[in-house]
Amino acid sequence: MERKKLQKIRTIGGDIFVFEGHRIDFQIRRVYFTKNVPEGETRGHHAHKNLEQVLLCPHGAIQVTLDDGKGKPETVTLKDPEEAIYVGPGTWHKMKWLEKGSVLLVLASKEYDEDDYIRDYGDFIRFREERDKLLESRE
Ligand code: T46
Repeated sequence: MERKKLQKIRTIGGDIFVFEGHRIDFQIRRVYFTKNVPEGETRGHHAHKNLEQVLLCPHGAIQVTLDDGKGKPETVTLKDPEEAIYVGPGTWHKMKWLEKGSVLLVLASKEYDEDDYIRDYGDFIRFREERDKLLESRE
């Protein structure tokens, strides 16, 4: 799992958290956030074919599970606003809201495109197998 750290600037009267574009290999083309999600709800359950994203939780606690299809999913709880994770293409991901009021903030490499989503786990496994074969043949 590729973790990223935000810069925390303490000021009188509040903290500022900073994530600058040079820290990632993609250009940020869309920013969105998800809130008003009930505690215990799990979202995601999909992968992207090409999209790259960085996930942050500026408020609350959200458990994120990343699955590369090889049988060893990794889980992290984002609860510190300084923490972020990179979610690359071909990664099945789920986000579970552990606390009411939690906010998921996402920095994404492309505009929204439903054709980029893989929403069926069987299709995801087939996508990974084909992608891995292609990458091996190029080595
Ligand atoms: C992701 C995780 C981390 C749009 O029309 N535009 C948008 O920019 C987004 C993000 C969503 N939508 C529509 C598409 C669906 O009809 O909003 C609806 C809900 O989307 P979805 O079920 O994909 O939401 P999540 O919370 O499961 O996933 C979201 C992002 O969609 C997804 O790309 O990686 O957060």
